[in-house]
Amino acid sequence: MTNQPSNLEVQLLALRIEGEKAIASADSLERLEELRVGYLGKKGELSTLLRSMGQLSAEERPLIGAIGNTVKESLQTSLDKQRALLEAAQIQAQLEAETLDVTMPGIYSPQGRIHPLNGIIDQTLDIFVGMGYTVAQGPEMETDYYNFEALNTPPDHPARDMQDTFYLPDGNLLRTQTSCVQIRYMETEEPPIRIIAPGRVYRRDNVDATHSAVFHQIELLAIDEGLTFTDLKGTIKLFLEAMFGEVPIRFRASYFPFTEPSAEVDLQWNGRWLEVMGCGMVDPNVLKAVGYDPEVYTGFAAGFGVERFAMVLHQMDDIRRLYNSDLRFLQQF
Ligand code: 2U9
Repeated sequence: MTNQPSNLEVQLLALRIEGEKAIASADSLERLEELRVGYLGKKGELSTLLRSMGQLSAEERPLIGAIGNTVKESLQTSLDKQRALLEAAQIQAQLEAETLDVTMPGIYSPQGRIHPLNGIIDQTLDIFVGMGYTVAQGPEMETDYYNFEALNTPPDHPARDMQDTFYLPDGNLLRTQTSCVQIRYMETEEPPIRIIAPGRVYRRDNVDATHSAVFHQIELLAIDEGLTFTDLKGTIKLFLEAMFGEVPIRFRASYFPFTEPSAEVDLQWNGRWLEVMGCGMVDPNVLKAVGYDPEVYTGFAAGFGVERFAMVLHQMDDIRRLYNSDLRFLQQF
């Protein structure tokens, strides 16, 4: 045995130098994987070299084996280092390619607003739902019975006139008030009742600054044992204060076919009395029409025009602004 390095030892060291050089210049992860398989794989160059160890003497074998391990470890270390470098470069390249320019102008989408009429309706429903009322709705096309007869409106009442109501060819009509909703509700439910009915109503009016053939009403109805005019006044006062603030209000005797006694409600607004609602105790004839015993039950009802509230609260002088969808106007609310 000589001190000359064996042929195998030289080959192993050469493999290490060549391999480290190749690994350091690998420019992609795919190329790196090729090199790993080529050098360290089962059929790779290192395995091939070590396979010829069988021909070595017993003294040489552990020595070459140790050198083989060192070569393997150092190639593996080089591979790991280069993989980390390539992966970091890949992430960096991706970050640069996907950079967002936050100074680019965005896509403009205009913000919607609540229409003033819906605003009044929402506010009103909130107030009454807070007092335990349920929201009720019904059809806009009605029969003469629900719109007039059940509401104690006599056949010769002016509201029934062809001049005031939209009659349909089949004898039905477009409801002139939301009260029909309450009649339908009472027909299917039993007292105690607390309902609030918002909706569109129709009148044969010529359109001008304060009239529209289609407008919105909200009516409320409470039926129970022992309800009095005091309950009505308290409810209206609470509602109007929630809507308009602490303003003076007054009740004036009036007439509606479906309530007795009836009253109109005024509030003091900019130094003047302004009529804003109608109300009254439900007429016994209306209770009888839905099969309630007026000796057991009493009730109160009230109604107002949503457009009128919107015009007062928003200082509007023309009802038509609420319908012609002019965004320059509607964006103010
Ligand atoms: C039933 C019984 C009674 C509802 C009422 C009014 C008074 C009233 C108008 C104000 C202006 C409507 O928008 S407006 O034109 N309403 O004055 N409404 S009492 O009374 C009812 C409702 C249903 C079963």
